[in-house]
Amino acid sequence: TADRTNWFRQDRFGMFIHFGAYSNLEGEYRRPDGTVCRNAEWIQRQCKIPKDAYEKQAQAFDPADFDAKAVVRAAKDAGMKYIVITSKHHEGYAMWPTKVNSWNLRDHSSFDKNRDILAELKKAADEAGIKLGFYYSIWDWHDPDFADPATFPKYEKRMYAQLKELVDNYDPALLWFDGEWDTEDPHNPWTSKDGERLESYLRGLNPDLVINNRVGKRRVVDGDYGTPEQEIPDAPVDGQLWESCMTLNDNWGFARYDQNWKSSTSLVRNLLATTSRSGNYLLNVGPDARGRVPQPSVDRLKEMGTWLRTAGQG
Ligand code: JFZ
Repeated sequence: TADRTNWFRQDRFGMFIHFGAYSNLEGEYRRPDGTVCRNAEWIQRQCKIPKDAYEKQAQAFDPADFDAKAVVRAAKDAGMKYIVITSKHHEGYAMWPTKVNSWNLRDHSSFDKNRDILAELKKAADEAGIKLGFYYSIWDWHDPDFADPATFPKYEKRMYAQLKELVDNYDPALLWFDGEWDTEDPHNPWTSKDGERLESYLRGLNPDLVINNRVGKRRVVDGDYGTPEQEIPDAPVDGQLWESCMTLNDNWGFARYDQNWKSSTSLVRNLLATTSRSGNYLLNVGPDARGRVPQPSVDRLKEMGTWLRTAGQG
């Protein structure tokens, strides 16, 4: 129904957070031969990091400085009304204590076993009147059952179980799927039928969930929204919801070498170009290995908020 998406139409401006085991490498992988390979959330794949080496570095991941209240405050100060955080990116690492496997921030890290950053974010967001959503990658590089059509149903079961955990335990307002394409990986067995089945399962859990169209191969059905990436379409389809996601620099995940920050002027321009075409703007931050949002990101969000509060008054 349209009611389900009312808040989404009104809120317009959100914060994307890319945070995962890749964040621990901060964009740089030093190979055994001493050479350095650079990438952010795709570092495992792009730098061909062996599975055991990747798991080993994840064991050291300790985002002790992650401060949900500060993150929510930064979003709120910027004028953002919702937050979408990566609960699981392509690396397959769950950022909550899932019971489905041990490849997660509770069981495979050096992080405080009593903490749960998704629960912390949910609490801080609720207190601030900000909505919380989860990015979830269908594509999974870690689960051995993903890429083989014969074993894929076993993976799918685990994926359903993880999504049920997320919906039951954190009551997200929105789910942002990704990794459904088959161009990057010829073994990606996801079909639009799978997408429709998953979507009706999720609606059974919570009929109010707002879901992006990447769940079903980019087909916009039943009030779902489209997700152009790093671009603002000139002529979006009338009446169809859409949300443009964008980075503040050149990467989604934290990369210590990436200082190519967009100016707050061009960010405000993007926000206005998006909202003037009835789209939403989802602007990304990538916390570092300790869980801190980079200061240049915080500064830009602050400047956007100042502009939004004072525009037209000068
Ligand atoms: C995906 C991820 O692979 C990436 O790491 C990041 O999370 C981003 C938000 O989403 O990347 C995409 C997804 C879709 C397109 C391109 C990259 N696309 O539609 O062209």
